[in-house]
Amino acid sequence: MACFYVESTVPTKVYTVRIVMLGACSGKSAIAVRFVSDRFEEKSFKTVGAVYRCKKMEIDDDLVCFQVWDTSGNAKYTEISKMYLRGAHVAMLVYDVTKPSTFEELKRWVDIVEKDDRVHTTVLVGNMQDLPSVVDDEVALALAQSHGMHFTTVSAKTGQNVHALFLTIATLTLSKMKTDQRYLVPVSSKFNNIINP
Ligand SMILES: Nc1nc2c(ncn2[C@@H]2O[C@H](COP(=O)(O)OP(=O)(O)O)[C@@H](O)[C@H]2O)c(=O)[nH]1
Ligand SMILES: [Mg+2]
Repeated sequence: MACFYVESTVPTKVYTVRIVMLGACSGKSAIAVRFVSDRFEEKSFKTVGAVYRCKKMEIDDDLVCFQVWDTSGNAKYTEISKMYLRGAHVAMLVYDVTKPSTFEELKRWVDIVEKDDRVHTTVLVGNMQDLPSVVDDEVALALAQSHGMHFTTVSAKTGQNVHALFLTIATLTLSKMKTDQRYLVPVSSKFNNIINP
């Protein structure tokens, strides 16, 4: 199990935020890589099943462990993606702003996510905002508002809004988690400043 050492100030609480990324080919992996490693590669590889990525961030006095499940957009993996959805706190529905078909495809996921009441935060994300948008932002915003989702557009390529997106996710989920002790990851009492995520 991975451990890490927190230098002098130990955050008071450790929260794990499990995010599942869903949607057709829209730059999901690129967003995850941008967030975790702050880089972008033009050449991408098809995601098979799902890929797990993790990043820790100190937000105020808390340590937030983002666990990001980047799923395959391929329809043949839909059942696998649904399994990851079951364990997630946050569903991130990603479409490509240059491809209306990827936006239409997301409506299927909106229905699936809505039926799963364990996911308490859903974010709608239009990626590739560095390119001319074909999907109208107003239409996307209307969809988000009618289903209680947060909406934003990002660019994994330039990095625009990606960090802010994850900060918003943390803000939206932590307020709920702070009132529910089940979400807390215990900090070892024996090794005060070593945290096992
Ligand atoms: N211009 C541009 N291209 C992107 C962006 N994000 C991803 N791509 C490209 O879109 C393609 C698919 O990206 P990928 O992350 O594999 O999509 P996924 O199937 O949803 O995981 C790749 O060629 C990426 O380089 C972006 O923000 N802007
Ligand atoms: Mg992928």
